[in-house]
Order: sequence, then structure tokens, then C-alpha cells
Amino acid sequence: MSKDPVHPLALFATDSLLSQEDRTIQATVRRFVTERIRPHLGEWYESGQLPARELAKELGTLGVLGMHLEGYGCAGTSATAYGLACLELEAGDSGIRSLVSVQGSLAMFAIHHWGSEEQKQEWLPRMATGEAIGCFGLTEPDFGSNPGGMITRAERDGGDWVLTGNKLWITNGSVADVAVVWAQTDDRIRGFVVPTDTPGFSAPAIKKKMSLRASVTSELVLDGVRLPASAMLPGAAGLSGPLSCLNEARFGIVFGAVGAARDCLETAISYAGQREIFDRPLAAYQATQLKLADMTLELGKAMLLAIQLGRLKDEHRLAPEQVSLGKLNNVREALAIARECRTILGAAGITLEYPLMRHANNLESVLTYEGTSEVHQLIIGQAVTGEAAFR
Ligand code: TGC
Ligand code: FAD
Repeated sequence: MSKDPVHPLALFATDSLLSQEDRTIQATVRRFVTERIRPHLGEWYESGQLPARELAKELGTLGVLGMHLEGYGCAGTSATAYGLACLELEAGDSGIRSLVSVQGSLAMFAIHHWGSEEQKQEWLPRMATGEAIGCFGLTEPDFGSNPGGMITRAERDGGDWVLTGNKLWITNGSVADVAVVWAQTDDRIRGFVVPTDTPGFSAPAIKKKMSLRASVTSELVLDGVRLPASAMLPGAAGLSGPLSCLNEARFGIVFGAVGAARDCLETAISYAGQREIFDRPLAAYQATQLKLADMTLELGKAMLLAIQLGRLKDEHRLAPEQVSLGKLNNVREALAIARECRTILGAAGITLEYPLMRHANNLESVLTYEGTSEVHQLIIGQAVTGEAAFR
């Protein structure tokens, strides 16, 4: 006897754990993604071109840029609401969530948390509306997982700073108006707010990506970039400055990965219900149901973990190693779900008609950026043993 299907997340009743306000924000972002983003994703992904400037303004109007920050034109929502927005954006595409993460959690957060009042007034209101786009330059060609080894330097020259070095794999780089760049100085690692029209700054785009194609990824070249003394972020000294920003972006990914996984599972369930194989719907076979049941479990567990971390963050007691639990688990499981769902669609699963291969390819980057899986395993390993095993 057939029964009405239940949505995988409804089985966990996760909505009942969210406030009405957070759910309203989630529904608003979901509608935006459905109407404005989803119809274009295949084309943006295939061409590797994202209308980032136009989109940033629309995302600013939607209110998601720096939405969990207070003041300076930011909405000041709960952290959970920010996570739910990331979930809906990444249900569209990880690249769109990345645009928002890098703008709000990395570039804006760095200025908001570590910047001078003058830096905040100059950049945050324009970044919240999407009129100005930001990027965050931490990774270098030889220093990704180990950013503390960076060789980009900022030297004092009279009252000025002069920056020299290269950053690699920088999201939004070529379309940014402002780059938050981290560099070695005589007094530890420091952050600098660099207007991208400063002479000596360039940001060539990285091409031929097989992942995150609906996202701008660039190199940053700093060839004697001269900045006034006021360009340094006064609050940040040492590696804890940039790492504190990563906590914010990683938190968004904890939720975002659930969005990509949900989109894959919804697609596979719908397809399996319609696809007739050996005269019966694919959904009616045990082999299919075993896959769907296991993925439903992992999706629900990932969502529960995200909500728990959201609660902790809203209570200001979320520790970095707890963010690592979520980033590691949810991205790893989302990638496994995307690949398994692709098998359910057979050949159709490899096309851009369906989102599965696109999500799976994107999640390869998400698994690597913001701390690779191995880095997060080591952070958790350190938390439970007290021993650092990075070196
Ligand atoms: P370690 O000696 O452990 O720490 C150095 C200083 O930093 C403090 N700290 C943190 N502070 C805030 N938040 C955290 N999560 C922190 N982790 C450590 C620490 O207390 C210490 O402070 P102090 O005052 O004693 O100096 O540092 P380490 O060199 O051993 O490295 C540790 C490790 C490997 C965990 C860290 O380097 C790391 O997380 N590596 C991964 C790098 C990474 O994730 N890069 C991401 C770049 S941005 C990006 O990918 C954007 S993708 C686009 C998108 O987001 O959508
Ligand atoms: P590596 O650090 O060279 O790692 C290679 C392998 O070694 C990995 O498997 C890693 O887990 C493993 N490994 C590393 N350390 C250890 C260890 N101690 N023990 C065992 N194994 C280890 N960076 C930015 O600063 N800003 C951005 O906006 C940004 N956007 C990005 C966008 C995309 C699409 C991508 C792909 C990357 C982006 N990054 C960005 C860079 C990203 O953060 C780095 O790629 C990431 O930190 C890993 O560095 P890596 O690629 O140099 O790998």
C-alpha cells in the first residue's frame, strides 16, 4: 500500500527547533534562490561566468551580506538565521554561498571585529548593500593549511606600509573593491585593508576549474602596494586574527553543506518516484530505499548538528573545535550524499539538467577550503587528546 511521502527533514521535525523569525528569514532566502538564482545556475556553471557585481547588489537588497553583524547597515540577525541563509544559498550552489560567506564572514567580519572606526565607516555600509565587494587573502601558493608560514610581507616605509607577495585561490578576488590581506610584519602577522585600485595590486582570475565554477577565484599579486598607516587592522596581531574570521565562515559552511545535500536528496527522491525501471518506479525497489534511508539519516543528523552549533553560537559559547565537528561531518556527508544521489539518476545524473554532479564537484572544493578534512580531524584530535599533531 502506498502512503504520502514525508520530506526527509520533516522526519526529524527540525523546523520545530527553529524560531519563527529564523524560519521566516530562511523562507525568504529560499524564495530568492528559487526565483532568481536556480534558473541560471546551469548556464553560470557551464560558462564559468558569474555576474558577481549584479548579484552582490541583489544579495545586499535581500539583506544577507554581513547579516549576523551589528550596526553599519548590517541586519544583526541571529547566527542561526545566518546559517539558515547559507543553507538555502548552498542548496542553490556552493559558489553563491561562497560569495556571501567571503563577503560577510571573512572580509566584513575582519573589518567589523578587528578594524578601526574609520575602516568600519568607510567599508561596512557599502559592503552590506553589495555596492562594494570584499575578498580575504590568507592562502599563499606554498602555505594553505599552514597559513602561519606565509611569506607575504608588509614593511614600514616612513609612515606608510608597503606590501609585497602573492595570495592564491582567493574567492571574489578579481571582482573585489577591497581586499583584506594578511602579511608578516616585524610585529607578527597583521591584516591590511587594501582598496583594489591601489597601484601594484592586481588579481588575475584562475580559469579551468572543475569545481566552484559559479564563483570567482583569483590570485592576488601585491607588487610594492603602498598603503597609509591607517590601512592596518589595529585589533588583530598574530595568526589568531585571520583564524577568528575562519570560525565565522566555517560556521556558515556547517549549514551550507546541509543545503547542498538536501537539494541532492530531494532531486533523487523525486526522480526515483518518476523513473520506471523493469515496469516499476525506481523508488519502489529495496536497493533504492536502502540508499535513500541512509542518506535521510545522515542529512537529518547533519541538520541537528548544525542547529546545535547555531544555538551555541547564539549563546556566545561556540568553540572553534566544535565548528570543526560540524564542518568536517557535514561537508563529508554532503559529498557522500551528492555522489550516492548521482547513482540513482544514472546517466541523467551527470548532466547540468540536474544539480547532483554540480553539487558533488563543488563540494570537493568545500571539503578543501576553510580547513581541509584532515586539518579539522587534527583540530578535533587535539581537542580530545590535548596533543597538537599538525607538525
Ligand atoms: P596555532 O599555534 O594552533 O594557533 C595560532 C594562534 O591562533 C589561535 N587560534 C585560533 N584563534 C581563533 N580561532 C581559531 N580557530 C584558532 N585556532 C588557533 C591560537 O590560540 C594561537 O593564538 P596565540 O594568541 O597563542 O598566538 O596555529 P598553527 O600554526 O599550529 O595552525 C593551526 C591550524 C592548522 C589549525 C590552522 O593554521 C588552520 O586552521 N589551518 C587551515 C587554514 C584555513 O582554513 N584556511 C582557509 C583560508 S580562507 C578560505 O578558505 C575561504 S574559502 C571560501 C569560503 O569560505 O566560502
Ligand atoms: P595543502 O595545505 O597543500 O594540503 C594538501 C593536503 O595535505 C591536504 O589533503 C591536506 O589536508 C593535507 N595536510 C595539510 N596539513 C596536514 C597535516 N598536518 N597532516 C596531514 N595532512 C595534512 N583561501 C583564502 O585565503 N581565501 C579565499 O577566499 C579562498 N577561497 C578558495 C576558493 C576555492 C575554490 C578553493 C579551492 C580554495 C580557496 N582558498 C581560499 C584556499 C583554501 O583555504 C586552501 O586551498 C586550503 O586551506 C588548503 O590549502 P592547500 O590547497 O594549499 O592544500
